[in-house]
Amino acid sequence: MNFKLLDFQIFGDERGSLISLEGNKNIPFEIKRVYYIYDTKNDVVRGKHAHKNFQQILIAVSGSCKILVDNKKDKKIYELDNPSKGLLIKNNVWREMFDFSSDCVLMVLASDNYDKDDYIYEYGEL
Ligand code: T46
Repeated sequence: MNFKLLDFQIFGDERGSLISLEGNKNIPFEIKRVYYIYDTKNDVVRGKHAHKNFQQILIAVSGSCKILVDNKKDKKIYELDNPSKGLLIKNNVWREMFDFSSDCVLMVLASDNYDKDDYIYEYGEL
């Protein structure tokens, strides 16, 4: 399957909670890039593309949002509403992000540096 929900271990104690993300350990690739999406208007749909090669993990470190993933065989909507959940999306998966809460910070760990040529913007080209 080229998309999958991951559950990260929470190191919690009386002070609160901590989650550690390490490339090639609980993140199944070397992390080359991190970006985050925030201040998103509630009626906005982001994404609407797939990637030829990139792998990414999406984590709502604050707030919540929904992610539609579609590899033409399986199609699913995930709600990311907890920093201990990460959605792994591999290549050739259409993704749309929507229903952002006003406090949502969606952090993305990517397997490669930014490259606009890695994007597939036509669903028919998947
Ligand atoms: C993805 C989803 C989950 C950069 O210059 N460097 C970067 O690393 C990124 C990610 C974007 N940009 C520029 C390109 C655009 O001018 O930032 C602008 C917004 O990017 P985009 O419209 O691609 O944003 P989303 O939210 O539609 O998609 C992003 C990622 O691009 C994409 O890889 O899988 O988040």
